Amino acid sequence: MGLSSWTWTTALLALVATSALPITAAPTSVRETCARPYVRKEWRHLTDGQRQQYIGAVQCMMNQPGTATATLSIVRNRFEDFLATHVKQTDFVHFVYEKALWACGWDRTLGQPFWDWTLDTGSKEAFLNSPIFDTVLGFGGNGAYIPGNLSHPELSGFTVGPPNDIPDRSGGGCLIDNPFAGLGTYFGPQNDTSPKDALGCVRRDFSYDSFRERASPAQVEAAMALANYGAFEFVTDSQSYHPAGHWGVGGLYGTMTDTYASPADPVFYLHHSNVDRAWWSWQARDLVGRERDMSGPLVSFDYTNARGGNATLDTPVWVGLGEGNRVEFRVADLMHIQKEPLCYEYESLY
Ligand SMILES: [Cu+2]
Repeated sequence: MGLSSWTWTTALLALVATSALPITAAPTSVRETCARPYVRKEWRHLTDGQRQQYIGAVQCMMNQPGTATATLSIVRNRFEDFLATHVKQTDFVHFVYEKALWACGWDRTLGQPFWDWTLDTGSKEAFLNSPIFDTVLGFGGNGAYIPGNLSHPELSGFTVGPPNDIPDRSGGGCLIDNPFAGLGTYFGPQNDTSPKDALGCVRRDFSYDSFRERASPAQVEAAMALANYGAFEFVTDSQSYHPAGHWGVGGLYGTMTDTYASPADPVFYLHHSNVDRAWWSWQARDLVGRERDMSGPLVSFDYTNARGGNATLDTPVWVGLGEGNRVEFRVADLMHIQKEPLCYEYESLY
């Protein structure tokens, strides 16, 4: 998450890849009409067949050659093209995750499914038994337990994402369950993209309390009540549900906690789809004003602007709308999900 979360909610999941680098070309004009928005649904509201189709599409991407490999040798497949985009944030890849899913058989009327965390904050059992982590119609569950804490980790070369200790962590090992058992990657930790002798693995370290404290219905409702985007972005990106999804699945050792390499876990995309849904839910409560309410640091969590400036409606965003093509927009063009060039909707909102 090298750029603040609005770029990621707009980026990997609103079908764009972004960069904070300056762009000199004029922004592309945006059509207002959106004839047929595709629908993003909660994972458990998909049919069994649709869930199988989505998992099959992700596996298909993992079996297709990556187009970023020529630039970054550790990229092994199409799925990792998007990981490369996230890690490197340069302009060599501009991919469209939903389009890549569609190219791998995913239903073209459906968008990236989301994970409504609030459905899984009722109890630890509910979390562990969430359809998200199902071993047939989900993404599999926790990794095996590895002891240690932030100051005394027993696993070297892990991701070091959380600023604080995660006392309720319960896993840390590689993915055990199907359909992604043993999923590997050369990416990480963090922004390490150097070639390695041994393949690493995607890890999970479930931390239910950390998840519930930040993503409960009360937390989400409190965020919905915030008055302006600056407050909303700060609270949700750095305090409440955005870290909840990352730390709840990633804990101390897990991939989802890794600031850069987290998209190596397929759950990342369902989490960030819901981050985007929550933003749209907030916008929709006062759309006239909030379609134009943008602020916050260009660099993730850089609230003192030590590393960069703030985003505005004029901040340029690079949008990949097809292999090898690059279209440039401004943030202002991407504020309304049911206007071109985005044109999608959620089956329900907060
Ligand atoms: Cu994130």
